[in-house]
Amino acid sequence: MSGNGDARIPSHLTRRRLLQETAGCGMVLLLDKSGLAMGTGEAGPALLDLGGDMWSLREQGKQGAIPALIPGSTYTNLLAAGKIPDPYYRENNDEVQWVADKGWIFERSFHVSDDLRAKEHVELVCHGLDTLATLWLNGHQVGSSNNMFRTWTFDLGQHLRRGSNHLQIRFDALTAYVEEQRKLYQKGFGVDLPNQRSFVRKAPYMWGWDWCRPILTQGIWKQIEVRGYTARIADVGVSQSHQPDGTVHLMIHAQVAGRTSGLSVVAQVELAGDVVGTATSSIENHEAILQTDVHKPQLWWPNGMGNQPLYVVTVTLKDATGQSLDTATRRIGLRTVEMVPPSQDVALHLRINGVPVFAKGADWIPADNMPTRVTPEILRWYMTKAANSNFNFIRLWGGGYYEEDELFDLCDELGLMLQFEFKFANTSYPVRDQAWMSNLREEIEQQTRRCRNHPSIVIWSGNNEIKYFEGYNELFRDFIGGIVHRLVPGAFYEAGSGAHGSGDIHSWGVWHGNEPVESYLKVEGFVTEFGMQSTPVPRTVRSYTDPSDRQSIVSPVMRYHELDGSGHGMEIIKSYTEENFGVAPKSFDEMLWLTNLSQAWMVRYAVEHWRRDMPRSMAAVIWQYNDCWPCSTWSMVDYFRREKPLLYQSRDFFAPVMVSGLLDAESGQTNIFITSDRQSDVSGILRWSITGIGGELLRQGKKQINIQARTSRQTESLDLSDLLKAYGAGNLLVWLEVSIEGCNVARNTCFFGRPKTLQLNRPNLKVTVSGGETQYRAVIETDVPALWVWADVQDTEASFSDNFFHLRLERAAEIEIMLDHPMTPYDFRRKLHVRSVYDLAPEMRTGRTH
Ligand code: BMA
Repeated sequence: MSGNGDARIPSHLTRRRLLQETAGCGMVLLLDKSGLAMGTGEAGPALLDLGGDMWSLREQGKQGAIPALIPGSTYTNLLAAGKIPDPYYRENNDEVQWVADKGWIFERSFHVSDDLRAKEHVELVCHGLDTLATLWLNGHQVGSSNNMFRTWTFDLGQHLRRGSNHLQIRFDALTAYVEEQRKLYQKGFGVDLPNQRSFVRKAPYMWGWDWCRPILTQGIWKQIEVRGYTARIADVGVSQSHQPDGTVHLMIHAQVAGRTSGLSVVAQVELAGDVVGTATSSIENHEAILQTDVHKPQLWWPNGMGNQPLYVVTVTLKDATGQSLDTATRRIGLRTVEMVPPSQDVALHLRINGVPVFAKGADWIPADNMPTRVTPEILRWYMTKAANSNFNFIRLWGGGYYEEDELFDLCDELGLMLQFEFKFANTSYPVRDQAWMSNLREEIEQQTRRCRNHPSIVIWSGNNEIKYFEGYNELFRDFIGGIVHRLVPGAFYEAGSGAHGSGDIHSWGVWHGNEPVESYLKVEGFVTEFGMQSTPVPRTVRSYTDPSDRQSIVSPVMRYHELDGSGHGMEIIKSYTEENFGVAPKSFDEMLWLTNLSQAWMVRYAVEHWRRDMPRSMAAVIWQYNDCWPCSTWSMVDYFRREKPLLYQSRDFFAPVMVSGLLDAESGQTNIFITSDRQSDVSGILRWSITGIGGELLRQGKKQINIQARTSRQTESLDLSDLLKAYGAGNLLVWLEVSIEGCNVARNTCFFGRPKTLQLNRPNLKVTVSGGETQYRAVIETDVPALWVWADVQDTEASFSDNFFHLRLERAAEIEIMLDHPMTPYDFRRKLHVRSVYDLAPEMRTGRTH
């Protein structure tokens, strides 16, 4: 083969490799992104991947081109060429807005093999064009696009030639197009839709949101290829119905494109290489329906409730001689999903395989303002971290873009249930415009077909927080709902989240309503949004500020990187932090850390309430999991994947067994609760001890308890009124632990009132270090109770097996520390800082030493 790159070796191997390794099947499958076989037989599809660095980029009407890498966008390539400053640094975002006001041209040349050119169908397949584009091959227009979320396929037949071909893709700026559409709609239907986002199918957050500034990318943001075939498998959908006897009946719908006469389809279902079902079918109207049963099915369970066995369904297109022309593979998990409406004392809730489950997790937003920079490794990091932090639920928020296949594969493997939200958020849409609606039909169909086989998707949701507008029900209930019900029979679909007619709750009294943390106790139900802001950790703040910006957390640049709609989010962060932890420290860095502790304490307060409240509350989904640029927001982990205290604490408050306390500072009444999401009853021991702030043991007790599966119970009630009178609220700590078969499974430290009430002694933290190179262990001991103890390695990327925990006397904490580069023990000891809240919060210090 001549020309750039061998047509048989496409560059997108990650998902294939993932499917092979995780599916455990020995044979090597030749797959592409949408599961099509490549060149398995002369008649089979052939692909030429046009991705890579053979592209150039220039402004429309200008000559000077720069090299371009695809998938990529105007911003990623102008940045790489040093044509624009880093939009994430200081206030540079303003400096780069001009890019979005221009039209741009991506172009390259390529050769196609005679084999490919000889195919009956030769197409250009663009898996993602962002957004308004026209496509030219050898000077002929072959198509145009106006939807970032669709796969666009253009026939190349008549314009493709032997030798070198020239492909040019011209992207137009949005503004003029949007204005024209708005005027046309107003004229045609008398409805004015002032929001730019209403008319263009592009990720809403790209226009900026209350946690990011606008970056209106243009570009080829997903894979692009030339595809040739005579017949190919275009789509595979697998629906499952669980029989009373436990058998699972599978219905496999295979769509075949191209010439189908004389062809047939064979399906095989495997689990870890063992074939558990097969079927064969002829093809009617380009569709083959194959049926098979799985006896003794191994069910898929959410994280913490069981395993995630994944069955591999391989569909093969065969010609009359039995030669296979094409193969497609899908992984499925066998499970049933129900969304049970609220009743007397039970909130709206999910049931998986007939078992109620409390949804614990967070809302996912795009991981970068420039989506092509998000790699499968980055997605794997986030999803693995979520599972290891005891999440079982992630909501894919409606204002981003439809995520990559890799994310869904990861959630299938990790047992992370997903709320799949179509990309509509906080505005109304031109439902009367038939062209807009038919464009949308393609988008919704394609995305639903692409994602429907993933067991992790348990809720399909139409939009984020859209209020009723004329046409709302047509669009979200009937149109989108109709497509979901047709393509995913039996799936749970709701018109929106926190929106008109939806059953879930977005609880924003705290933060947007400036309500105190205690107001969470009044909220019950299926909570899919709530949260508190903090700054990122100091190392991240240093990445977007210079020293002059770090005089105060309300400096102009610190404000520039915080975008709450109130316009004074930094002040709100400060006031909540001072409300909880007392007067702000003078040091800039210490205040950054303190805002993080305040965020963690408040969100923990809320989650503990909703888990204690089970089944009157059946979900606690934190707004937001991640960030898309370095900034102060509600996130649990920042843009550089540096974990905030909130993410470390989530491991405790989302743990299968949680112990928590409700302490009344008036009466001294202390009620202890144990909440279990475990699937079976288990016997355990609750240990509680009351110490003075100096660590002196004042009272303790332990109790054998039967921890019932999936329940939350008050298991102990203590009257500490006498200790309260004798020592005062600020000098008492309640330490709680639950152990099962001798292993601690839950811990908590409670106190009366807000953290700022506490009158802490200065802890002398003794740190013993061992290890070397990139792996170290730190053993931390204290002489008085030390709260929110954390380790940090100066100017170094490091991960910690635990952090931001409460340390009591005679209880050393051991943490494993992984560095991103080798360090001598001497340097490590010098750079390791171990501190506690005592070092941050002046009002909590008594200055007493033990
Ligand atoms: C909700 C979300 C987001 C927003 C968040 C914080 O509205 O749906 O739109 O970022 O609150 O304000």
